[in-house]
Amino acid sequence: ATAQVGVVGLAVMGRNLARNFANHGHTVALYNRTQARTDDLMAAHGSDGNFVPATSVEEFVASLERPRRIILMVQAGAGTDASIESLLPYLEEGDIVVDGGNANYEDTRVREENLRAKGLHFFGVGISGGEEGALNGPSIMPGGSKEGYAQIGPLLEDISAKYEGEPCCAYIGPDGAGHFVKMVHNGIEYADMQFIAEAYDVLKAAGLDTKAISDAFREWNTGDLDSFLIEITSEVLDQVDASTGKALVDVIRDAAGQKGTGRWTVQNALELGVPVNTIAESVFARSVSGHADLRAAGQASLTGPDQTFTPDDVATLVEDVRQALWASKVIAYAQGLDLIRTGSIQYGWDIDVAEVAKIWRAGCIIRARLLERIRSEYAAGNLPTLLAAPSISEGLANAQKGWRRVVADATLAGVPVPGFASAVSYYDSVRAERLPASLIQGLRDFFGAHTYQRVDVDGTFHTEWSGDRSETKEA
Ligand code: NBP
Repeated sequence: ATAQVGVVGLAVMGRNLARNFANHGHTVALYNRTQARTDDLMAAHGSDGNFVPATSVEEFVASLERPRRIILMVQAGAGTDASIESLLPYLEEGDIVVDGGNANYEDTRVREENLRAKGLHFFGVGISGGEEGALNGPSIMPGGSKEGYAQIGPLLEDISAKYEGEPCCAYIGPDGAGHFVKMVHNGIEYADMQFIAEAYDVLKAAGLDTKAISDAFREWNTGDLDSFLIEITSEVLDQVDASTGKALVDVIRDAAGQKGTGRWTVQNALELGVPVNTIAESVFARSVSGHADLRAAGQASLTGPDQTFTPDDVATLVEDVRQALWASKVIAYAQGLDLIRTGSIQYGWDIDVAEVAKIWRAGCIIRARLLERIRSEYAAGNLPTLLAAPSISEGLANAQKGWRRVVADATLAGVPVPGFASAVSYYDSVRAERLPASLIQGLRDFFGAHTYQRVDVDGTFHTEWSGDRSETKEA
């Protein structure tokens, strides 16, 4: 046994993670169901570091030092279960199995329980950063036993991205906590991308060409909006299509795909009763974009306003859109972190939100300058919501004028801004002294005797709507 870590599944992610371990001086055992992938990796990179390729699961397991540390990078779901089953006959007490795929955290909870019963440590680990991150340093969100983390944590921290020297990998919590946090990360990622798309659309509707829009993003990336997604937006916008000579973005079909983590985030938020309105709008915006029949019917039968988007001053509009982007982004983070906080309480995970923000500062897709501010605000004290942090509420107060103008002007001109608009509504809802929910309670009591509470007297009340309309206090 010579290898310190083993990787099962050598498609893009597993291959690059294995290379990352090797680049950090670790001896890496390799196994893939289809032998050709192992051979390809050895042929292309076998001499870059110490690899121990295996042709069978048995050989793979035998090549690992104990306790064995095995990272699964296979297709989430059936691939993970099949890989675990194939390993089980050869594993021994104390061995550690890490699922680095995009598993649903509920599945991770079940797998962790099953493997724990067999004396094994199972880790559900969120890994973000795509192929490039897997090779050069991803953000890593591990969930599992603290005891197991002592064995696997240092290795993961070693290959993770670094933010000013600090690893973007930290123990998140037991069983499904890591995959839960990765799921919410992806939900926030959906929102981030929706805002970017809306910013582009508003500027385009106002008459800016693709070059000017790309320049705006490049400029924004030097300030508060500094982030990976804003940075690559300029690169995507600058890409010219070789066959037509047009901007590539103008020839890409406008139907956004999704793999499921955004949907899981929203489903989970609905179950836990956490309002993630803006993240949900971002998931639905992708659904609308891909709904060809609905859009064809809408295009054929619905008229827009007479008004077009004609800003008085382009520089002011660009600044307003920047404010809308920043403020909306803050709202999406607030919603996502609220979901993490609630999930943590629900499942008894004890997740430290400051640590989550800390490991998102580099390596992952949503890495952004804002995360350092979020980290320091949460580190300073337990917040009921990110929006309560002084530097955040002040930033939103300053941004709101431009933010509201963008939503209002876009709406008047018939440009859809579901993300920006939902974010403003969330902001106004949570700061409102009174919401019209009182009327909803009245209606519910009217048709279903669902009762209501009063602002002035304790207790539960019902009005005799179909009788003399007197009020009774429930016993
Ligand atoms: P894929 O998700 O495309 O999975 C391909 C790998 O799974 C191959 O090694 C394949 O083996 C193996 N596999 C399958 Br499919 N079914 C299997 C089974 N029943 N038993 C054993 N192995 C099986 O690879 P990927 O894109 O590298 O992603 C790996 C994981 O990382 C996924 O969970 C993904 O969601 C997650 N992830 C991906 C990214 C990304 O940017 N791509 C980012 C973050 C996380 P074979 O070669 O024999 O077919």
